[in-house]
Amino acid sequence: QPLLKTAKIGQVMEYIDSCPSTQILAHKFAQEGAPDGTVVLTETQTAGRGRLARKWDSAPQKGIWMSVILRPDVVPQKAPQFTLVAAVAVVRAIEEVTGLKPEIKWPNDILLNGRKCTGILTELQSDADGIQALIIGIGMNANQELEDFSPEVRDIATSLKMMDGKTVDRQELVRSLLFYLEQYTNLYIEQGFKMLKIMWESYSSTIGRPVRARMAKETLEGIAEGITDEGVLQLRTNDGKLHGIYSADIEMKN
Ligand code: BT5
Repeated sequence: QPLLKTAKIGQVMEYIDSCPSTQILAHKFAQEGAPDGTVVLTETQTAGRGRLARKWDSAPQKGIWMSVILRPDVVPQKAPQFTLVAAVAVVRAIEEVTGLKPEIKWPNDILLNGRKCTGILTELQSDADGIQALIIGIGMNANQELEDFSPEVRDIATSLKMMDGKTVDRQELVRSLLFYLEQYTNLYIEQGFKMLKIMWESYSSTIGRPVRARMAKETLEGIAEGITDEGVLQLRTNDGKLHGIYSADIEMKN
């Protein structure tokens, strides 16, 4: 089977056995002029990172650790939605390859049975002319057993294999993921967020539920009512006020 089902994403592929972080490499390649759709893929990361410089656990040969360089002709305000668009692509790929039914927790977590199986990190290179490159990092736990995770994440993480006992073919997963990433990022760039928002909401574990949103300066509790066309989470607190949340860690309350 050919590796790729795409016209753009992954046509240039940098495959590295081991690296500190595919994000760091992708930033460097983007600065050096790597084309739209370049993919950086590795077997293990020694300094994988999440948001706010958190650590990302990247067991050797067990997951998909990759960063995609995109050069969309869009205004910087349209960048955060790429995380949500990528989340839909991740869910579709996992469904297609494994039959499992993941959920999305706003903004960047993909969950199986309430545990995180994938995280997404979208970073921006921009200047006065606008977006130079978007670096979309995706870390997907595929074939880990519980003991492959570092102790700090064992209580919150899961892998595809831990869900159904089956070793997943990582090549097939990459092929499917790149296919849906191309489909949905194109759809977003050409037609905006409307269609994808409907898909995103259908996969969301957050919408319609009571949540706690931890932000840098405050924590709010309420019902997550939806997301806007800008990808902003709408949180209704008990006093009836509607808050627009741009960035936070969400906990489900039950
Ligand atoms: C994320 O951050 O979820 C974004 C993760 C992006 C990782 C990819 S891998 C390829 C590319 N190269 C990189 O260096 N990064 C990207 P955040 O929402 O901040 O979540 C981070 C938190 O998730 C950590 O503080 C842990 O609690 C938890 N965590 C760490 N490793 C995990 C793993 N493998 N599976 C599940 N949870 C994990």
